[in-house]
Amino acid sequence: MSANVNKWRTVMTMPASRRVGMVKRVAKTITALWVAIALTAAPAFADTKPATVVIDNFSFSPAQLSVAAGSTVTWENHDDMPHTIVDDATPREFKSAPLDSGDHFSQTFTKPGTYKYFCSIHPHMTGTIVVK
Ligand SMILES: [Cu+2]
Repeated sequence: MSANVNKWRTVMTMPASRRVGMVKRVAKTITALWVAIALTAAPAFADTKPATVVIDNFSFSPAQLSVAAGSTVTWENHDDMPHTIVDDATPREFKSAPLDSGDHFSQTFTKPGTYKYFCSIHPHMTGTIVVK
C-alpha cells in the first residue's frame, strides 16, 4: 500500500475538528500563493493589457488609442451594421472580415508606430492605434 493512501486514510479518520483545521491551513497556503503569483505577474502584464475599441454609431471609440508594443487590441461591433477594420498602410498589416453586430476582431501590435485604420464599408469611419 502506498504512503499516499495511508496519508489519505489518516486524514479521513482524524476528528472532524482537525480536518477543518487542515483544510483551513491548505486554503491559507493557496491564498498566499495566489497573492505571490499576482504580485509577481502584475508588472509583466501592466504595459500590455488588452485594449478594446468599441464600434458604435458609425464611429470607433476611442478614435485614438495608445498601447505598449505587444498589446492586443480588440474591436467590438456594437452597431446593427457590419463594419470592417482595415489597416490604412501599404503593405497592409491587418484587415478584418466584415463584423456583424456583436462580433469582434483582435490584432496584436508588436512594432511601435502609428497605425491608421478605417472601415472599408464606410470609409469615413477612421481610427488610430499608437504603439509605443
Ligand atoms: Cu463601417
